[in-house]
Amino acid sequence: MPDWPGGRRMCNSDPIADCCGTSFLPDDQTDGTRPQPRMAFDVLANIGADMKTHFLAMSIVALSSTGAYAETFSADVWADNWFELRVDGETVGEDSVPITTERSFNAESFVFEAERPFVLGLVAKDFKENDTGLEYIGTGRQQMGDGGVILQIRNAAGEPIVVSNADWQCLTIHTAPLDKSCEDQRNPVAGEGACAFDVSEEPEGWDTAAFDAASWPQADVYTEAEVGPKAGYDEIAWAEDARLIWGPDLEQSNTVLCRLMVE
Ligand SMILES: [Ca+2]
Ligand SMILES: [Ca+2]
Ligand SMILES: [Ca+2]
Repeated sequence: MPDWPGGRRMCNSDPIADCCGTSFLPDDQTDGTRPQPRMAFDVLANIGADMKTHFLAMSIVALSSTGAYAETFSADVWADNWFELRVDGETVGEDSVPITTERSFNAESFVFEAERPFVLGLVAKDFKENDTGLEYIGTGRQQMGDGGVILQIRNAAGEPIVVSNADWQCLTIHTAPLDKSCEDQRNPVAGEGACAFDVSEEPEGWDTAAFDAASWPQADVYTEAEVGPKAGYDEIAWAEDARLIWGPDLEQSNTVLCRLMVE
């Protein structure tokens, strides 16, 4: 039977050609490599329409035997300055403006498919010039810069399923500067004195169901007045209970990993 890995499947309008091409084929790879999507498409192109239908029917049986089925969701995200959204560890949406862009204020709206239950993993980064965590270094505007992210996800019927709030758990993996007086230094150097920083790698598998996030703190919730959301924010009709979230300090928390299990 076809193997159905993970909870997320990105499909285009032709499920046989794109999303399901590889999975429908017998796994005749004996060298441990994955069949190539192009191969799958070519083979499908050479078999008759009846066989395609047969494979499709088989896949539906496989899905219903596990009780799992993919739903379509739409997401809106606004981040100061950048975000990536993952479902069970796979990217489903990303801020289209690079983190290196000064004043990257924009909202993103996108659609993805997922099978419940699934884990949402949100990577959010504030802009920083270097590990001092500062921006506009050496100018009159030298500052720590602040972050903030808000998200909402609706189902195909338009009903709100998930919003960003204190139910999420957020781990901060880049904190700088550790002493806010770094901001006022004439020649701030990362790792020296007040400009010390704390950085760690993304924990392995943090954005998957198997990960134990029991020790992660709940997300910190901030008001609009605290974050001062800019361009793009007002273009989205945010659900009443969607909140701006971030790490424990809007200025010093520079990269945060936020996680939520969707049942
Ligand atoms: Ca942005
Ligand atoms: Ca910022
Ligand atoms: Ca910052």
